[in-house]
Amino acid sequence: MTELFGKLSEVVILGNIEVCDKLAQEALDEGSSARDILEKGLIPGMDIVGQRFKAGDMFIPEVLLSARTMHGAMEILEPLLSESDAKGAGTVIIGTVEGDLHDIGKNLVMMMLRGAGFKVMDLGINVKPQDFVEGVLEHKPDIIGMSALLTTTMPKMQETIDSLTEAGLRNQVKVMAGGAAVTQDFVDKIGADAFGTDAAEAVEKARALIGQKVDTE
Ligand code: B12
Repeated sequence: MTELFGKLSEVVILGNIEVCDKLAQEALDEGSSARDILEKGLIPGMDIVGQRFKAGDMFIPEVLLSARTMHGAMEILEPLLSESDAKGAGTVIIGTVEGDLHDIGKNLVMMMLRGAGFKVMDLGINVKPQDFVEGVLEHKPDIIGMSALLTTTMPKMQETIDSLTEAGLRNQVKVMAGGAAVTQDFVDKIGADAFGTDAAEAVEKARALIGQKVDTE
């Protein structure tokens, strides 16, 4: 099985959409959990893509292809992650902040939250502070999740919190933030309620925010 996870990482790196879908299905058929396929196959592959992009060994078109490959397999896994856990945990609206188009991490967080029983509304990418405010008015969520991958878009998280305050909504909703560039210090500084380093921690933090017992399994 470890071999299959290794192959999954490899095809994410190569951006081979068809083979990746096939391998993800094969891993499921052989009894792997959707969560293991994500955490031991797809995410490690994307981590390597990140390292190579940073080192200048991979370029944007290739990274995009890897991202699409990962998305394809995530679509196969999502229903399984969503049905595998509790229900009625709370409502979350989530989006990638204005100016930022990265959505792989946000989508993972979304899937894991759904898997944990949260009702999650996806506001998508490039979400303006005002759109978060309108999302709160429309969906009355317990939690807002903001994702940012760029240091240049992180200030939009502060702007979003300020917009919520101006709209008189800040104390009606908990705010959770994450993304590769975001840190606990930054989250404290902007006055958000929680930070999550990865999708699993996002679930733990979301549960804690709405006062549910954290499932340590
Ligand atoms: C894929 C990718 C892209 C793809 C995005 C495709 C897509 N649909 O998302 C494309 C090619 C479009 C892209 C474009 C750009 N990118 Co880019 N990209 C990446 C890359 C390689 C991987 C990101 C990723 O998906 N990681 C995998 C996921 C699973 O991890 P994650 O996003 O961190 O999410 C996890 C956690 O952070 C957390 N999390 C995420 N969101 C949230 C939210 C909440 C609420 C919580 C609790 C937790 C949480 O949980 C997630 C799951 O575990 C990173 C490098 C890297 N290592 O991060 C660069 C990177 C983010 N990109 C970078 C740059 C500079 C750019 C561009 C400006 C490049 C350019 N010159 O055009 C553009 C900007 C476009 C824009 N306006 O957004 C830089 C950012 C540098 C910085 N610190 O500002 C990075 C770090 C690469 C680098 N080292 O230079 N990119």
